Amino acid sequence: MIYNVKIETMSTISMRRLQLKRLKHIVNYAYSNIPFYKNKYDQAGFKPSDLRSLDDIRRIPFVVKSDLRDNYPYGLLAVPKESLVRIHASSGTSGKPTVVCYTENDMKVWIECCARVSAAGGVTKDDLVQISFGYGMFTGALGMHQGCRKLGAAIIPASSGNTERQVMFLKDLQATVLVATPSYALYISEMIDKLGYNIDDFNLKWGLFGSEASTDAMHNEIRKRLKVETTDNYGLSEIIGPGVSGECLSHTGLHINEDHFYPEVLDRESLEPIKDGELGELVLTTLTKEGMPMIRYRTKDLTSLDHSPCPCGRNTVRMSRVTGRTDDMLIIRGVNVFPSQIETVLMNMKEIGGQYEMIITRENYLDKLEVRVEVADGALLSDFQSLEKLRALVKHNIKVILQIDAEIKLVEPLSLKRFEGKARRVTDLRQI
Ligand code: DLL
Repeated sequence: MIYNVKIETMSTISMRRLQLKRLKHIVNYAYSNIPFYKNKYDQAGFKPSDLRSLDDIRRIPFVVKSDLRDNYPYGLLAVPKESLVRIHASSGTSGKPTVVCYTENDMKVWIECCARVSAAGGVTKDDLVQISFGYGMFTGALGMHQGCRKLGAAIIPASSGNTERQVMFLKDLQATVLVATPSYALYISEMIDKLGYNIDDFNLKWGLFGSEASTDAMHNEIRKRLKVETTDNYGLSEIIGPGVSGECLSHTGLHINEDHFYPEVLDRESLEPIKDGELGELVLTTLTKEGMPMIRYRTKDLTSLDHSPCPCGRNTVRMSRVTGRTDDMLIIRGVNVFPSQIETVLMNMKEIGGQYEMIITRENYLDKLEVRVEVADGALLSDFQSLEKLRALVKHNIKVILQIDAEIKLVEPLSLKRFEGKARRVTDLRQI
């Protein structure tokens, strides 16, 4: 179902007109209400009146994550604190969290965008949605909760953790939708097996997964194990949370809610625009955000755009699945390695389970990559010959894709760390 037919099927020309009108407004608004933007633009010699076409967006300086930290917590507000109705935060790996603020109108936009994404993933008023994201400062749980409520669906606010209980609710309450990170969905499916349940006793129809990178192979694995149709949805706190974009059931990419979030995909090095289909860094501009507008925010997420028509009838531009970030690219012995490449190799091997860890060390100035993977069948571990054969095959398959020799450690099923939120699979122990 298309939630907002007027907007989501709008002709490209009308959409561009709407975007330009909104872009001019938001740039003026930020310049007049937020000293950070005024100083930045004055220094760069950019005037809001320079904006005549959407292409002129290129003249505007970027905003980066450290700008939010440097202005923690309220330095980027365009409104008095009294106008805020919600505050969320995302925890980073270092320092202060990134705090994001919403006005009443921002909440309306957010709920609408999450409703669009949820509808695109199959949710209707008849569904019972189990939300297995952590409730709290994280935007994922409350964002998707409100979006699905807007559609009239019922919610099980299970939050994350206590996976046995998650499974019990999914089964006993007969939830029809699971909202989670893809890695947690996989863990839930393992728990279903471990507890000896039969997936046919569950009633799941749709899996709405997001908040971390996933591959087609991972979606296929979850589809098979949970017997659900899965979609990917993307967002980030700085922009709004979930609701920036979501995959529809035609699986042709993630439709961006471009009436609210103007996307650019730029070459990673030159930061110049690239063609549809080419992979680059996603830069987003909030076109309607009142509380904390973000203009040309560098997400560091890698994706490509697709303006071709989609069979679902939506006419909004699509982005490809985000399989990595510019900052999770590892350079191992000079080779660029994304964890998603390893994931694709492993997920396509039926003898291997869904979880893996990558450990990178440096010995005698040489990088070493160790990949720990679980065998699907524990019995294999007592069969030395088959184990060696499998190890050699994993090593070979990784070499074919990455051109590097990895050391493979095969471990028991369910022995690697599981994550209830975003998975962290890489440990880089190199001291550079
Ligand atoms: O993860 C918002 C969200 C919640 C999106 C629930 C979808 C569902 P943050 O915690 O600020 O916000 O993390 C944002 O997570 O820049 C990406 O690197 C990554 N990310 C989010 N969704 C996806 C996805 C939420 N579908 C950061 N695929 C982003 C790949 C994703 N990466």
